Amino acid sequence: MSSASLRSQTAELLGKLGVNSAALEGGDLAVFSPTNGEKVADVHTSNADQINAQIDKAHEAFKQWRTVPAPRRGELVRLFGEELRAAKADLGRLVSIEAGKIPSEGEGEVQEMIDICDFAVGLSRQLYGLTIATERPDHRMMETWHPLGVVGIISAFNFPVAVWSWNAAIALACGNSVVWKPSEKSPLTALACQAIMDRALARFGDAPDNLITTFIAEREGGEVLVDNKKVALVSATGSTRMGRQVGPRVAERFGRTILELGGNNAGIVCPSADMDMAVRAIAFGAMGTAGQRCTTTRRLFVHESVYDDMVAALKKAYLGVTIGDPLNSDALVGPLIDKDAANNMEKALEAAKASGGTITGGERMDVNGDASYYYRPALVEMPEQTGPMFEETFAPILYVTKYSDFDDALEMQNDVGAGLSACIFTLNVREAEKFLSAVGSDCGISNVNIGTSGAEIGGAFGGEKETGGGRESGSDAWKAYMRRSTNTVNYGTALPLAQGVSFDI
Ligand code: UN1
Repeated sequence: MSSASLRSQTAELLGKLGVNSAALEGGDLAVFSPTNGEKVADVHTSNADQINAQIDKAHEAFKQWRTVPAPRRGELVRLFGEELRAAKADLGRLVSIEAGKIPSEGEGEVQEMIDICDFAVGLSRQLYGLTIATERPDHRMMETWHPLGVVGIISAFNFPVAVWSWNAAIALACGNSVVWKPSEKSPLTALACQAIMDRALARFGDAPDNLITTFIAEREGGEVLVDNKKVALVSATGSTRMGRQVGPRVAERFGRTILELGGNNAGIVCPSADMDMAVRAIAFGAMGTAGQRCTTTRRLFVHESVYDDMVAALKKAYLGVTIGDPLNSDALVGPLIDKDAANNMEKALEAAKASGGTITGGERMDVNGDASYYYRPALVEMPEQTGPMFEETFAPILYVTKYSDFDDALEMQNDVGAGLSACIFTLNVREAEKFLSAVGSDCGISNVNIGTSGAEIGGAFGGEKETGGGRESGSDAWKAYMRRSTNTVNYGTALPLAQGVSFDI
């Protein structure tokens, strides 16, 4: 495929998805496809005044939307899910163009959007509060959940559409308005999502204007969102570095955050592991999405009795895996997002070597010339947990270290800043249950006999420690998007005070 054709193909795809071509030309932010380094659009950014005006309008929309009954709000999400089903192939392809994902992962991401819509539609008929026993006669105590306000979403390039949808679908069902700042590396998929949402809004009919909108901006635009008092909740996905800034700034104005930050996810392979299953799970977890998921498996602790077999099987997988352009091959590993990502990968591998690591793979591959960054995933045998193993490098590098004592493996797994996802491969119930127990994995997601990545939307998604502590997606994560009101009603004729206090005037 020639370079020029990718730009026109992208424009055509965006047109089909409903994005006005004027949005793609003449703007101040260049958008590149990591698949071949080609500039595929020049989009328009918003300045601080425009962003603040947009937030004001979103706040007005919130005031109306919160009065719409929740099941009716769910209808908007249902329509959005329908539009997504119709757009799945095209939006998935756009994810491949903009984020470099292989086709099944590009479409898988759209499927994740559809799934969260289904979940949020059901949720719109729930949003349950408790009724609580009260100590006073002829009283009733209960909790009611109310819409919160404007929800600001900051998302990353690596899940350019799904992460927004987890937040947006739930936020809308919960009665909030939404303002989205996508990564400056993936604005095109955001424009497409907005266009798809606009179709759902048109079909819905009477939603307030500016209920759910998007703006494109670099980092400073995100800061405007973070600092605006009308944004009740900032849900931010990205690096721990970003979260360290966003968290305190929002807290300073007593706003709420959901932070979904870095991961440095580990797996433990025990003596009884089903080795074939473990190898497949680790291969997907570590090499899938070219190592650019926050849930990517980055460290592996293998029991000494199965270490040689495991490393041999992994080497075979690493040397055999196909690497290529996701737009015109069926390769399993696509490109890194950009040159910075490539530099980070190379630096980490140098540091690993300096710390005594032995590297298989990790070399740059010439797939589409110099302006794109394809690498063979790297398997790095490390003598102990040291050096770059303590950092999240957003690239396909898997560090492997031997262990002899199970508790040591657990300790090494937990001995990093991040706490997103972890897994264990074992058929031994004691090891499995200990891993899941209070003294086991300290991560928000802990799995047995499946890998660290590829979570379903039904569970709460997020992690502890430097991962930020926020939860998105399923289970009761919706509660973070609403405010809780505790209500006590007296239906009697007396006024008994709690705790037996008397105050007779
Ligand atoms: C992310 O990488 O930011 O569990 C999200 C997974 C996906 C989501 C990843 N469902 O890997």
